[in-house]
Amino acid sequence: MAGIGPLSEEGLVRLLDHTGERVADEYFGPFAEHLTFDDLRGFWRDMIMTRAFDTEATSLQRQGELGLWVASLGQEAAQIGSGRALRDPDYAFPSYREHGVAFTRGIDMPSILRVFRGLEHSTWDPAAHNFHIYTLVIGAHTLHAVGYAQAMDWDGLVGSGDPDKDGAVICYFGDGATSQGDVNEAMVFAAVNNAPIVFFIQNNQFAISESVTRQSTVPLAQRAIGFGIPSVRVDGNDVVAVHAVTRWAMEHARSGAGPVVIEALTYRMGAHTTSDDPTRYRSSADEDYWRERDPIARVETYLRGLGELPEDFEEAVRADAKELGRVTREAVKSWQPGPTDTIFEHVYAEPHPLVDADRAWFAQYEASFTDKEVTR
Ligand SMILES: Cc1ncc(C[n+]2csc(CCOP(=O)(O)OP(=O)(O)O)c2C)c(N)n1
Repeated sequence: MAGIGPLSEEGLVRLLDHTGERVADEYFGPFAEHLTFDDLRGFWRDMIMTRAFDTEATSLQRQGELGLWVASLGQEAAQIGSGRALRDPDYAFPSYREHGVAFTRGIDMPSILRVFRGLEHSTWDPAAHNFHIYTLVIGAHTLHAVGYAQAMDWDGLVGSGDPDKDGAVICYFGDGATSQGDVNEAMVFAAVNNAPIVFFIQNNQFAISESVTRQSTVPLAQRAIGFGIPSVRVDGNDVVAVHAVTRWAMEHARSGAGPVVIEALTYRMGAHTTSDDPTRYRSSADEDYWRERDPIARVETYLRGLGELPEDFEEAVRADAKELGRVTREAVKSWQPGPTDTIFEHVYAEPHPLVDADRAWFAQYEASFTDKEVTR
């Protein structure tokens, strides 16, 4: 972890270390001072629930119930800490593994798996949750996010001083995405237009098999300097620090002071997706090092050490997590394929003759199979 590269600990904000000890930080410490033990137990619960859902989804894929799964394992603190720093008027743009953020935005978790069972492109109404659909095209949503942020500004929803009204956008993407043209274009637009957006980089150290050391020679947060955007590096496995830093950044953006880049240094504890085998490109020593820095374990150690994780609370949370797994499994197994022409429904807001023509062609194509016998 030494040196000045993208994995260095240079400038990393930390408020709870991996042994469960609180760490002081003069600037960001005050942004976590309001947190009560109830809040911290809440973060812990959110992370346990997210992991239970994620683990169930991985099993379901292995049992042939899902086409693919993109795990959030190991990134729970980055997602819960930031998600819980959002206010109702804020709007989040995820990529595809932000299941923890989805949880904080009140998304029905099992329904996410309809996408990964190949049934629907998305299942929630983004406007109802201020949570955009998952985007699998790396970095593409950063441009949509900047556009949305600018529109919030133009609609007078930023910097008015009214906390019920003012909001900002947070946009999540990975270390690999920072090399995409779209992300760099988004940062240029955000900077010159002073857009109310927080770019949240989850540096989980890999873009599939490509190490972040092949994406950058310096910490990713430093890229922001070239765009004229303030940035901060945070220990992404420290839910308290992530929360504090995101709270600061969102307040900055909401007040009309412009964009911020957060780089949360974390570790993808699982495979990139269920189609990937990480043993081919990383060492078990590396995995062991990061297992000791498990984001859930450190909060648990901290709370337990202070006698702030009562047994009955813990039991109730573990029971809730098990129940979420059960509900998820039951839902997935009950789903049957629906009509295939729904893909034409959300292309444009209004009917369009070209979409109608495509739909008609597709119906005819599908019908051409109906009288064929399928033999196995
Ligand atoms: C534009 C584009 N190029 C390539 C891909 C294939 N692809 C899917 S995930 C991925 C790696 C992304 O890595 P990163 O941005 O670090 O995010 P992570 O998956 O680690 O969260 C790639 C290259 C894609 N989906 N979109």
